[in-house]
Amino acid sequence: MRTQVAIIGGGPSGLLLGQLLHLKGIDAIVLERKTRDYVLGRIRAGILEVGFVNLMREAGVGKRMDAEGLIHDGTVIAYDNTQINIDFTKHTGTPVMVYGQTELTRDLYDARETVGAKTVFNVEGVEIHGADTDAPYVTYHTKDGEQRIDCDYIAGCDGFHGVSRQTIPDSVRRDYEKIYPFGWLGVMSQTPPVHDELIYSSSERGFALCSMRHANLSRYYVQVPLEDKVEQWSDAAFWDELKRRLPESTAEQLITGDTIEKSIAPLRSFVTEPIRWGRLFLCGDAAHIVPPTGAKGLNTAASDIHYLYNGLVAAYHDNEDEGLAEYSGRALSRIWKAERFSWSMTNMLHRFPDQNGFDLRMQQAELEFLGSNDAAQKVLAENYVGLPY
Ligand code: FAS
Ligand code: PHB
Repeated sequence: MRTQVAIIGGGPSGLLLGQLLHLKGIDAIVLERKTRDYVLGRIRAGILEVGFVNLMREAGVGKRMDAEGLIHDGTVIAYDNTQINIDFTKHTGTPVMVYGQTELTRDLYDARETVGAKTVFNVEGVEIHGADTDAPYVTYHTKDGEQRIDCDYIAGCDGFHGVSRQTIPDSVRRDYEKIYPFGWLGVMSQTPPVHDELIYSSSERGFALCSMRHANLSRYYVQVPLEDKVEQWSDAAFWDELKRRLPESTAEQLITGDTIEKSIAPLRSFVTEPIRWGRLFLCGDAAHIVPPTGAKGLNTAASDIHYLYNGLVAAYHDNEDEGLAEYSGRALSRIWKAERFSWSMTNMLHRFPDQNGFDLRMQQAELEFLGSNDAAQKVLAENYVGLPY
């Protein structure tokens, strides 16, 4: 087989890139290790920056998002019984969109099937060859045997545990990593959200987040020790702990119910540099990971795709390679700002096992300063809604 761009990974990064390229007449094949249903079964992000929303519309897959997504003009940062309302629209003029990653990935798969673009599921043993030559190719096998795809470029959209990042030699690549000493226990429940905006809550018992997907589907998280197992958390224990971490007035209004999903995700900050090697370009979680405290994971994948997509279009349509040459530098500059914001929100809102009295006072002072200073709230708002591409 031959294609112009081989895309490894059928998550949101790979699918969004494939759809954008298709609309520009650039052929791409998506290789996905799992099945479509497996990919759609993963519960992940929920908040879209305006840049992501615009890319979905540019890709022609924004219809259901615009119809069903919730526009949020702000969020709440809570601590003790204090609630700080961060007004996105006042400080930045732009809101965010609440629309689950599962749904946008479904929309992207539906669009890809509609246009008849090729996706190969259940691929195994993907290997990238000749990425540092002018004739790269990808091999993999399926039940039909060994396959080969010759291509012009390879987009590594295969997530943190994929093969693409490992293809860049250790002598070329440098990793930066911070592992947090806790995880997030997340649940989904078919109950009305406790508040019409998200609540990020810092408490002496640890962090909690109240989010949602729509008027009768809520998403909640509590910080848990790394050694916790999801089996040890009953629904009742989860709801009790969540209430203890929220302002009293909020906890009183919480509507609980049976959870329909429950999982624990570890938290890490991670970046690899460079994110281009020859004709291989890393995008999304293949290149970087953030703690979800700033809702930046999926949204930083979108800006990677924006840079790569525009670089590929310029290369194919105008025979101009500046965009591809600058991809790694441009994307990493925004990636590191998203890493900083996610790291700072995580430090401000979580309890760390090794914190001493001084550390706790620093957190208290930061939250009180945020609550009292318009400029501090503007900085948080600008980072949360998404820095410019
Ligand atoms: P993905 O990991 O989504 O997709 C990669 C795809 O590549 C997968 O479908 C995988 O099956 C496939 N693949 C892997 N190896 C392959 C191989 N060798 N060959 C072929 N295919 C291969 N972000 C937020 O903003 N907010 C959140 O609340 C949030 N919660 C998260 C919770 C969890 C448990 C995780 C893991 C991530 C969370 N994220 C969150 C981040 C998440 O949304 C990612 O940023 C987003 O999935 C990135 O999308 P992709 O880059 O497409 O990577
Ligand atoms: C979610 O709704 O899953 C969500 C929202 C905001 C975050 C993290 C997760 O910062």
